[in-house]
Amino acid sequence: MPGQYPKPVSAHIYRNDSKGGQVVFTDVTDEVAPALKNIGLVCDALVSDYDNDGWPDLVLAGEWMPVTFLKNTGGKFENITASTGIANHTGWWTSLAAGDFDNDGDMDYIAGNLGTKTPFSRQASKNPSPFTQKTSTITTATMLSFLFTCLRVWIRWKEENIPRICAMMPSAR
Ligand SMILES: [Ca+2]
Ligand SMILES: [Ca+2]
Repeated sequence: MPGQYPKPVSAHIYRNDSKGGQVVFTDVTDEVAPALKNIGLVCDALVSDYDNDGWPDLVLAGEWMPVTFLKNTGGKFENITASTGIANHTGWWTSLAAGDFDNDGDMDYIAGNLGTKTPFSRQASKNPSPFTQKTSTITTATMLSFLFTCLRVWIRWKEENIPRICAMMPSAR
C-alpha cells in the first residue's frame, strides 16, 4: 500500500479459467482463501503439502509476520498458523524452500529472514522498536521514526567502515 508501509495488505489467488486460447484468470480469493485479506507483506509463497494429506497447502513468508501456513481443506485455505508453534516468530521473512531434509517422510522448510548480519536486531530489552511490536499496533509515525534511525545507523556504519575496508582491499577501488 503506497505511503503506508508496513500496513498489511492482501494476497490473492487467481483461478485459471483460460479456454480456447483465451487467457482468463479469475480472482477467487474471497471464495477459497478469505484469510489472505490483509494477511501482511508477503514476500514469498510456496505450494507444499505440509501435512501429507494429498491436498497442496500454502506457506507464506513476509515482513512483520510469522511464516504462515494455510491448510487446504478440500479446495479452500484456512490459516492454521496459530497451531504451528511458530506463530510468535515474527520477522522479515523473505524466502522459503521445502524438502524432506531429515528423510522422515514429511516436508520440512527453510525460511530466510533478515538475519543477524545487519545493524538491526530484535532485542526487547533495548529501546522499543517495531521489532518488538505486533504489526497491527505499528503506526506510520513509529515506522518512519524507526526507518530514519536505521538510515542514520547505516550511514554511520558506512562512514566508519568503508574507508577501513577499502584500505584492506586496495584493488577493489
Ligand atoms: Ca495438505
Ligand atoms: Ca522431514
